[in-house]
Amino acid sequence: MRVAKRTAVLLGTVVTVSAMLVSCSGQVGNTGAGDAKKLVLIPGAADEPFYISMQCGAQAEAQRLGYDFDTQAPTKFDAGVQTPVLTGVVANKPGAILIAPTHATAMANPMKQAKDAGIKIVEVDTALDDTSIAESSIASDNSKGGELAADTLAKLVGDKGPVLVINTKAGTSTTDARAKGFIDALSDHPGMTSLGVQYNNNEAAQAASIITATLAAHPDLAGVFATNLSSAEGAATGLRNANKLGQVKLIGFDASPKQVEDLKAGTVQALIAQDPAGIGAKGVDEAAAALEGKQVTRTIQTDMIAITQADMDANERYFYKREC
Ligand code: T6T
Repeated sequence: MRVAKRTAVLLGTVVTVSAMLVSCSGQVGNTGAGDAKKLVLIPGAADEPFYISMQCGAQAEAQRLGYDFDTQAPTKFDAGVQTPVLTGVVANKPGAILIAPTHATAMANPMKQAKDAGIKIVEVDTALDDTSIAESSIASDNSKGGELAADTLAKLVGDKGPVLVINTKAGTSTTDARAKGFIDALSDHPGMTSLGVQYNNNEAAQAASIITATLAAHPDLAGVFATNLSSAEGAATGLRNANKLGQVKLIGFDASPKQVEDLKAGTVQALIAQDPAGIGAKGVDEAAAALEGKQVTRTIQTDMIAITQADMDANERYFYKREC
């Protein structure tokens, strides 16, 4: 059985090392042309609690280790918007860039150019399909998170009925893995039928419209898995507008302040919170290790936890922040 009987499940403790990249030359300092004491974080989007929490963790760790730290965020989760931000950061030649690539393939060229300029690249949260560019990648076990969502939803809907996945943007490594993990896990729940995956383009309003349209076509909709913050916030709004609160069970990834309010109000039945601050802090550790010629861990997995209304007070520390 993949899921514990309790609804709150802490998934593994930290770190799965799938490969080690060792650069123990004994030399300290940047091998590239950049400022070895400067780190820049490029998150997926500005003003978003997941990335703000990541920034808080990264900046505290950079300060602890004595690195200069800056954040340059695209206004939108979009490779076309993130690329010029990255290009601008590369022109200033920091020692390392921590980046959440907004597309698994479209960001490969600009990130390769950054690497070719001698800058160490660390992926935080999302990742490229091409694993040759980053020194290290730090993220939740997103596929397992999708499985956890399926098993948690199965309990809520009594293991039967039509269920829908609302994903954000195709090509987002993390949420694609969550959707796939969820759909694959449905094979263990034959009474639940999949209505497939629909995309909200990281816009909450689109997720709300998807709910409205799905309810019109499938009034017996039993449950929804929303793969990230925008899809979960929008799905909750859609269910509220349709007066289906509590009747259609909703599980959302992430734990923004609005998602936490939705959980409290009973609009959402469970949240799967990640550890964005931990992802940011570990990203800084790996960037520093790469710059200092120390051993770098190629893949690191961070914790997730499923939180329900019953245990939300005990799990406040997992809620995302609007400011550090
Ligand atoms: O779910 C997070 C992140 O893990 C994902 O890669 C993109 O969406 C979020 O930032 C939430 O909006």
